[in-house]
Amino acid sequence: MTVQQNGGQALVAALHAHGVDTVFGIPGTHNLSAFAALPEFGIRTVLTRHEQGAGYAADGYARVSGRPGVCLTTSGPAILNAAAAAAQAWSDSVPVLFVSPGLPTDHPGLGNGYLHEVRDQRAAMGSIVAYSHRVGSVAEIPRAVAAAFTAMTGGRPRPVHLEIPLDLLEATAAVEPVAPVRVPTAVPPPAELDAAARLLRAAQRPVLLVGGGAKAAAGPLRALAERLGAPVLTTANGKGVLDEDHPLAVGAGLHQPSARRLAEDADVVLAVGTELAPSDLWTGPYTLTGILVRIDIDAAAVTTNADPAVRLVGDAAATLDALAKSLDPVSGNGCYSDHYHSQGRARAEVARAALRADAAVEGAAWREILAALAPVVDGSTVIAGDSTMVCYYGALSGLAVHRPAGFLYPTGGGTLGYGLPAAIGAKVAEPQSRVLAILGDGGIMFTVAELAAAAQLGLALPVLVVDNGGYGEIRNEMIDRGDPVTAVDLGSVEFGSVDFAALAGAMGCHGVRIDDPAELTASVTKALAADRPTVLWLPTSG
Ligand SMILES: Cc1ncc(C[n+]2csc(CCOP(=O)(O)OP(=O)(O)O)c2C)c(N)n1
Ligand SMILES: [Mg+2]
Repeated sequence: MTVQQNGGQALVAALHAHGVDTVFGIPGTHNLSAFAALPEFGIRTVLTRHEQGAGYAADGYARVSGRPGVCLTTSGPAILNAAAAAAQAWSDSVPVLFVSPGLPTDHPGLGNGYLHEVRDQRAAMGSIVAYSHRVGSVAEIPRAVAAAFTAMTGGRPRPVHLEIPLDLLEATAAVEPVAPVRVPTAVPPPAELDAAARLLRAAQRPVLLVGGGAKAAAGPLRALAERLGAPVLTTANGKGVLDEDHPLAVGAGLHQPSARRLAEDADVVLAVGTELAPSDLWTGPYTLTGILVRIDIDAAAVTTNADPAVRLVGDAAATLDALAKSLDPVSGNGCYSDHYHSQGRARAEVARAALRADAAVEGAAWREILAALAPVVDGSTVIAGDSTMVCYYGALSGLAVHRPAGFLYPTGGGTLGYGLPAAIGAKVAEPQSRVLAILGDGGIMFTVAELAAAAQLGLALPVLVVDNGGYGEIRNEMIDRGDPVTAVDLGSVEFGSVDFAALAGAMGCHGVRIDDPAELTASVTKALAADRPTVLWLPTSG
């Protein structure tokens, strides 16, 4: 049914039609008609204090809700402020729709000094997301939104940028809505499933490697792991897809020497929804002695970093289900499965002990912190981490989580400033769940303004700041290289550092200084029930 709408209404109506109920963003002169339409369609705005924060919050929202996040900014500097978040979402395959106005349709390409003018905004964004599209008319908006959602949800999730010329956001035209396109669930052909099933059936020492692409496949993944009796290792983004308390869960962190040994000794490795990327493996590719089978939704990525013997291109959940069915007819009386089950559990137990030992060595400096946090991590808990040592040397392998998307971490982009806004997005997506942000004293300052956003929302969000007086990772690298140590100190508690507890208070949050990590169990528990965010400032020595 054709309706008369301005561009802002057409945009918001199309978002609404695709199930969007929340957008993260900041209004500006150029996107007012879009903001005006949001309440008309009952869409909630989460107002951040910087567009980078809006982008990371939309990313956290998307990871936890399993639905695309939406980041609505104004033009030029505003959308460019969100660019780091767009790049981060791309590198971790997170579906986030970035929407901004563009310069008007009659704007001279050579430039004329227009407000927020950027030489080629679409090209700037297009080089970091799946694609950036500039609509040519109001009537095109519903189709452009439908196409963006199809791209974000129909295959490998990636961010998309939509640019709507600012005069079209204001102009009224006849608009024909476009209903969401349902993309069929991709399953590999039977012959390939049979080939994989044959290998897995014969496997004596199978191992599953699980990445973020398996986040929506927790049930089938667990069922297949149990059916095979296969120990399960995960990447950072796959952490928690199998409850880390499950007997077959070895843990997270493919870089750990014990993880590498387990995978390299396996006779069949089934990798599900992971790129096996350098940012997962850290110290170079695995040298597998066994046979590799991969499941990936992205046909172009199923050979990335390692070309498997069997390439299963399909949706992780549907493919795991189909694989289980291909295995079942032969398992017959179930003895086969029981045999492997007990053997697999024993292998997983040994591997888990080895991974925990690795994690204890790597995370020694944060041992007390992680021990104090462990009791507050329940089945709902989401840890939103930043690119700080306590997260990647500590929590990644040393703090168990129990749910998919239980660990939000900027794996591919490695960007500082992700953790706090991602935690806000997660808490907005699941207000009843426990969400805990963990940041360094360096990283928090990149998006510290979002404490005010979280306070305004009244989020019961503990924000742990592990303060080692600077850019610890970089300081260590400089020392290791024998370089002069420079530009890494952010002040000490005695001199020049930020009083994060006082800062929290000034931003409408609670703020507490933690002198003994053991206090964290009680402080985090209290913060999870508070009327606003609580910054837990933990000065440390290293
Ligand atoms: C946006 C961005 N800028 C710079 C870097 C480089 N970098 C990586 S780790 C790091 C130090 C982070 O300090 P902090 O958050 O305090 O964590 P710590 O290393 O002390 O644990 C820096 C500057 C980065 N990863 N991302
Ligand atoms: Mg630091």
